Amino acid sequence: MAGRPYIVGNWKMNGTRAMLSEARAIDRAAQRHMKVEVALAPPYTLIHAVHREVEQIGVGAQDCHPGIDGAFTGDISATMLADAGAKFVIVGHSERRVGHGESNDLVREKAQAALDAGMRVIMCCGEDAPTRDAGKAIQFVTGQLKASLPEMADAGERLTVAYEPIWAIGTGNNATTDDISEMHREIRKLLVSLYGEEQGSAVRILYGGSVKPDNAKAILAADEVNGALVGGASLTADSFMGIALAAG
Ligand code: G2H
Repeated sequence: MAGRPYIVGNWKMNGTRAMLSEARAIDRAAQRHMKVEVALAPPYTLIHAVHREVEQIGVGAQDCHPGIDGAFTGDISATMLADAGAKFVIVGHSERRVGHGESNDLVREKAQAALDAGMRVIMCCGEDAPTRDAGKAIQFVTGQLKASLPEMADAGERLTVAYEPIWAIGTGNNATTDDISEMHREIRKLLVSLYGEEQGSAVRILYGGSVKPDNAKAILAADEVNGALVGGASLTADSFMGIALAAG
């Protein structure tokens, strides 16, 4: 079984130290709502500060470089992120795959680097609108995942998958709960085939793409949805915890 619902805030390129008060408020609320696991992925510049400010919630990063160290100006390694207090890394977000041309191979190397540094991985996947319109969403997403996921013996503990249809991200458009569940069931089948029944069943599968307090309850109640990856609505404690409260 996939365990407690998991609600993860992805602050993307938002947030200065003034946002630390929101992180503290999220942490206080999460302490009162232990039925749900809450985590935040602030920008690199805030990881250490958020890590120092919070007691309950997990803190993670939005990306990492696949290497350990070296002449890579502007990049950040998984080891550095773990040293700053990160416990997980989001890899393969469409804003990296599309916006930065990241291939499945690169995403897999990044995931492996995060695992090697002792962190957990949130692996994103999702199709664009033309792919869904052509009836190829499931084929595309399962293919993308197969090529992006690293081999691991403890996937149930260390891997989370986030299904984020690109056409739903930041647009206010949501997939229907039937479409979400259909995709999550296919992802579950794939996880079980890759990692075995016990480990594959324990991986949490999140939905992401314009999740808000007012649509969260229906999405989170859908079959095989084990939580949400939340962008815009994670920027204030009120809206983010509104989503977490809808989870359980
Ligand atoms: C999808 C999601 C979080 P938003 O990218 O990763 O963002 O909730 O703003 O659509």
